[in-house]
Amino acid sequence: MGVAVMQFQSPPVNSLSLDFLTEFSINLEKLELDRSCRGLIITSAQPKVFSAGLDILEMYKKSPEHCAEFWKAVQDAWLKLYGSTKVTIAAINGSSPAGGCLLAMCCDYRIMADNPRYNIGLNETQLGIVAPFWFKDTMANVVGHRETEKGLQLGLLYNAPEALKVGLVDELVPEDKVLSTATETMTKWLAIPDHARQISKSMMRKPTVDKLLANREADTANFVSFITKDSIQKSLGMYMEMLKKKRS
Ligand code: CO8
Repeated sequence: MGVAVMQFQSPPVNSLSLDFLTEFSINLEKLELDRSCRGLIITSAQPKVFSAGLDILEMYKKSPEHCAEFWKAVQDAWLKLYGSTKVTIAAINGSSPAGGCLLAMCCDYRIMADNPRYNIGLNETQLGIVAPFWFKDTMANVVGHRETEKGLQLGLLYNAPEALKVGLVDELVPEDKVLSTATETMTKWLAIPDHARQISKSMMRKPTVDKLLANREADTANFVSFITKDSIQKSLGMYMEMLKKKRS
């Protein structure tokens, strides 16, 4: 029925490295041009994690040039997924913090594994960094202004039941049913004539997409100057240490 399933496969935690994002964008572009493809399901091939978000190592102790290149790849992936004309469904079979949550929020529909140990949200402030305006806009378009204000300031990671309650995900199902439910849901969405659905999608999303397109350069410059600050680098370093200690 023309549905692509993309399984993230970048062990251990599907962090969004420059390579990952580049390949992701190329695949999205190919699907966009493929008229036989009408829908896309994104999911993870890794156990317990959908995506750990942006690869912190791409932003830690890297040159401003590298940071700029990385950031453009993040923008590109968002523009392609958020602006996709296909039906997009996130089959969230594990935790999905920060950039992982962003990818899920770009989709038309979100199905998450009903497991309170899995969480999802824009937790950037917990790392001492700030989610840019288009992350914020994407979240506000999903859960509304008030929940976004709270979620962003506190860097909230919602467990699966909480995420359902605030509307960050649309449905919780048992872990082994996430993909099959995504496929069933896709069938319902594909019953709608493409052109009417696509115009409706674009009507809802175009202002948000246009805002980044009009400010891409400034957004990149802003990211680079922020992320290369000593104090921010220190926060990232401490956060990485904390992730490592958590295991030992
Ligand atoms: N980047 C790089 N490495 C990571 C990341 C990451 N995002 N997440 C985890 N890792 C590494 C860990 O350090 C660990 O490495 P090692 O094996 O060398 O110790 C390995 O991956 C495995 O991680 P865990 O042991 O923590 O795996 P678990 O299965 O226990 O947990 C989680 C999985 C829940 C995903 C957990 O790893 C986690 O919480 N990760 C951090 C997630 C996070 O906070 N990401 C935020 C990234 S920032 C972002 O996406 C948006 C930035 C916007 C920038 C705006 C600036 C202006």
